[in-house]
Amino acid sequence: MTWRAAVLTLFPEMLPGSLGQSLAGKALAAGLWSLQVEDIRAAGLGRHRSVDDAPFGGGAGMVMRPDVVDAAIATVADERPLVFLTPRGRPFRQADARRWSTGPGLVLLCGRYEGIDQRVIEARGAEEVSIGDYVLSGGELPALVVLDACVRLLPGVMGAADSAVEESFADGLLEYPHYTRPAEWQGRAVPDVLLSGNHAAIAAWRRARAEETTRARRPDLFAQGIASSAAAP
Ligand code: JD8
Repeated sequence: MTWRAAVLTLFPEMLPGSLGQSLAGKALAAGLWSLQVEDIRAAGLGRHRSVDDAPFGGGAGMVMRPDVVDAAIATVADERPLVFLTPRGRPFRQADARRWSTGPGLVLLCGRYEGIDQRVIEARGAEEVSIGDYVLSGGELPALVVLDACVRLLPGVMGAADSAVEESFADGLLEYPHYTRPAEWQGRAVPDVLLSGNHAAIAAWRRARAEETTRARRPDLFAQGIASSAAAP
């Protein structure tokens, strides 16, 4: 069964973008997943296919009309979750990618301008999700991010080695650092333990580096993971 993605956008040429390359692109070509891109402007009004209007209450910019967006959603809506990418959304997490990748697929709604009239988001029961705390110009790059995270989890898209990496994210730590040949480069040596052949020592070193880096860079993750799995009174 093919995992089915649909993307609703005013910039259909932004898709498949990077998802047409590498393993996701090969999986798309192989039919492991499918991508339907719908131009919201096709549902636009009048001779100019108008999709937006001024915000009630005043303020800068334009807002996408609920009637137009609803008609665009109607062209693809089915049992799949409808996800609206917006800086107002709850944070997108690996757990979402895991859950969505095991379902029938996704319908991703991308806004532009100042955003989309909230009534159609509510009426359609869309889930509002954000990929992070920075300001982008629209929902297309976030849609590519969400799709990349989901598609790489589909059976047959990545090798078996990668599913172990996904497991390791589940333990809530950042990754340990990676090294390859040459063993010395510009006067910099690879850590000795990695050349030792002592697999237990290597595993312990990697675990220690992962914990150290997580504590320093992501105290929020560290508190959720190690702190809560450590022995507590
Ligand atoms: C959708 C329009 C542009 C610019 C108001 C909302 C997600 N993590 C994220 N950052 N930015 C977005 C995002 C931005 C969007 C739209 C997603 C539609 N914009 C901004 C100025 C002020 N709008 C996002 N997910």
